[in-house]
Amino acid sequence: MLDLTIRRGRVVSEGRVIEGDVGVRDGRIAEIGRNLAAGRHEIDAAGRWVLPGGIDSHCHVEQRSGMGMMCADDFYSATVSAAFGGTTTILPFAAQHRGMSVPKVLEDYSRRAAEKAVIDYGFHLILANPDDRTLQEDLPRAIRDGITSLKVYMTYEQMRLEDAQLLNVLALARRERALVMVHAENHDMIKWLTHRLLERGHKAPKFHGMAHDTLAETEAAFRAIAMSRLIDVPVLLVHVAGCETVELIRQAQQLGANVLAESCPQYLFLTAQDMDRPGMEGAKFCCSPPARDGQSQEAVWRGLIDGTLMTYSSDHAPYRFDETGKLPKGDATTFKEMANGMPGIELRLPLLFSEGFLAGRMDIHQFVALAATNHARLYGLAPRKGTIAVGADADLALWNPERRVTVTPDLLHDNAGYTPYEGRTIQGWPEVVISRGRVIVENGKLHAERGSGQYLRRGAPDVPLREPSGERSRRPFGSVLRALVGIEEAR
Ligand code: DUC
Ligand code: ZN
Ligand code: ZN
Repeated sequence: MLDLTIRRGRVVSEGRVIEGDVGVRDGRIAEIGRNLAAGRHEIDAAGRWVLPGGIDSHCHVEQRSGMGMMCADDFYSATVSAAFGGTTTILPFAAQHRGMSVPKVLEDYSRRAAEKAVIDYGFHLILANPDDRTLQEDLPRAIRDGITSLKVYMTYEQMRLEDAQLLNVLALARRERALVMVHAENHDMIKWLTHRLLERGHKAPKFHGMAHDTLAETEAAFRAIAMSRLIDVPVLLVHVAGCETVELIRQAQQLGANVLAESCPQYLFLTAQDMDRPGMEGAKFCCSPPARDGQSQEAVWRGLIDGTLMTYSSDHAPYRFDETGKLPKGDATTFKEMANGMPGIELRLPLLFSEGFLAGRMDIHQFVALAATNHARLYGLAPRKGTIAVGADADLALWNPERRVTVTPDLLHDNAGYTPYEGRTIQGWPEVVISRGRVIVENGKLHAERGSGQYLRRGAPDVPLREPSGERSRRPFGSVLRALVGIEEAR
């Protein structure tokens, strides 16, 4: 007997749409077809899309920022919020700050998440201290233990790596088969602009957008791509915001560069104008890099649709609109002092389902790839996660395309206390959410125990190899360079 049979849905399974049923046994998908046997529990999915549960591969949970501010969500509130938005797996960060040892950082995050998470999770490791011990011992061990991705920063005084350090990390990733995620913004440009803006008394939130000029992103992205090509290792540029950066990535891919990229809801649905709301309201919309203009929004849409950008994550970085986050000095807070980031873990998928799929910008398969499948593949979770296929975990979301929801802060389950998407109407909603066969959200209610999420030990990233387009040939990666990277003896 099946544990759960979901009937008469529009099931999206590995590039096909099947009008039929999904049978679940022991937390996994056991059958996909028509007129499946009875389940102990049955759900009628008529009129609903049955999609893989979302994977959010970029979110900050119970994490201190570089400036030392704790974000507003812990592993309970963040995972509950994710679940209500149709997401069944998250990959937040375990953040090493300078002076911290990687094993301690991992132990600490693992303990906190195990106590609280209601959906499955893994970690990327933020690396701020790539000293010899970290590079030679701690990271190889962490990677072998399933932390197969690292994030590095090119800006933020307390987090950033110098280019030489970044090269060391890329070489390590090449040797150990890890994926390096890069926050690409030119530190000195931001510092220079920030200093001069503040000197002239330009403190308001909107100046955050000017300090983080779009060229700072494009320049650092170019540098990160060049370094990844030198070491012949893939790199993933996170939270891509600007049109010139999207174009740069597309061109690098045509050269055969293994550059991957991600974008997020704030770059599709918000602009720099939002930081210019009255009083301090604009602080709610400050994140790094900041949202740009309509042209960049269109470029990000195009990049997600044509595959230049392969993942769509929330970059959920929730801070309250008070002295604990956005306004440490109340109304006197300058743009430099406020916490960077905004909530988005719950609305990530509803926004894309509404404005991407139902509005006709992308088909349902593109939606599923951006919501789940590509994350699973790139971050070593496939074939267990991110797809509806026999043998995969039964992580599912049943979407009602008719349901219209107007966003208010109290609809949501995170702790930020506000949403940048307040007042928007969203068409389509994930009404039932299932994690490893457990119905965790139904009829607007949570049915998951604190701590019932499982840690995911991840495999090696599965990065599609790109060939240069047209007449171009692949950049050589000869034996001397291989030896310098440490993957082969020099001849
Ligand atoms: N980078 C992130 O990835 N998230 C929030 C803020 C930041 O700078
Ligand atoms: Zn970042
Ligand atoms: Zn982030």
